[in-house]
Amino acid sequence: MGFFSAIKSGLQKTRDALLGELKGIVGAGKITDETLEDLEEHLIKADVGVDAAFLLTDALRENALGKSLTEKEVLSIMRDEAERLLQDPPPFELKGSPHVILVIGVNGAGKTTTIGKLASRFASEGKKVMIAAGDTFRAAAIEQLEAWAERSGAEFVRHQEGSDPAAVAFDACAAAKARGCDIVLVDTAGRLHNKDYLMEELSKVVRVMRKHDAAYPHDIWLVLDGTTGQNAINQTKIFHKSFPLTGIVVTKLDGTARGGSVLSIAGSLRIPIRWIGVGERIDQLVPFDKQEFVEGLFENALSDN
Ligand SMILES: Nc1nc2c(ncn2[C@@H]2O[C@H](COP(=O)(O)OP(=O)(O)OP(=O)(O)O)[C@@H](O)[C@H]2O)c(=O)[nH]1
Ligand SMILES: [Mg+2]
Repeated sequence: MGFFSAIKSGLQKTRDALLGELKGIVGAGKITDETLEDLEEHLIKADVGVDAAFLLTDALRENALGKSLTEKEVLSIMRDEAERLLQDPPPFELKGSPHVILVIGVNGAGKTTTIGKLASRFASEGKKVMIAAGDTFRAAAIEQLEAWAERSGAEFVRHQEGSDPAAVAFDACAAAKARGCDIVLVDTAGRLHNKDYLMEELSKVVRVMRKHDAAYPHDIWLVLDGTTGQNAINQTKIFHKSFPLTGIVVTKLDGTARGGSVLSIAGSLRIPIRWIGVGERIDQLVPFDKQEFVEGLFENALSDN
């Protein structure tokens, strides 16, 4: 599946939710203040976020109020505004040899799956990848990751269940250097007794990695479950307070009508969205591209009309 069709099919539910009621709202005669209020409410319910919903309807207020526009024309105004709201991430560059990426997020967000997908992608680009099993909480978690490492041909460092994640990360960095790896992907636990403990454990992982090199980790990517809508923003703020996040991965956009929350995440936080997950398969992680994303949200409806 090409990137674009992966995004398009992944965003199907969101597109339906965003556009399903639109016909009823804008289809009848001139666009009035009431039409725009209905639309705004609909967008907020579809988890686009209050700020993004305001911006989208404001764009219509400026360009469409009092006019009889087709649904297609309305969508095209919304699409342009949505595109203005989003930003493409800066190009991903290897900043070290190896380049170390710490992957964090709450339990079940999709960290381990994302690491598997990333390992496969980087390997297919000819990079030598090391995966570190930094979620030592459950034996099953280590095995899940090992299976992903095998599938992508990545190097793999693990310790016993219950061992110190910081030690795993440290050893993985040493092994990656010794084996000439280009990239280290460090998995982490999402579930610990409480949030403070989790932050403490992650801080220790970072601290210990820096004993190799003060530049480690070059990236800290936060994985967010796209089905959690607005809650994702609160999570990001909490993690960002403790860690300088350099990128966000939004997963499970295929399973949700709440993909519009990406607009809200992008609009309210200054952290680039790097990747989006649009399915469980290894090839269903795609680089975030604002134009493709916005077309995935609106394009079918535009071309079907
Ligand atoms: N549909 C869909 N499912 C996904 C996607 N990404 C991950 N998943 C599923 O989400 C579930 C949780 O994924 P994991 O990768 O285990 O999540 P995690 O963050 O590592 O979870 P913990 O290790 O428990 O903290 C799995 O069933 C994955 O297959 C995605 O983009 N789309
Ligand atoms: Mg995991």
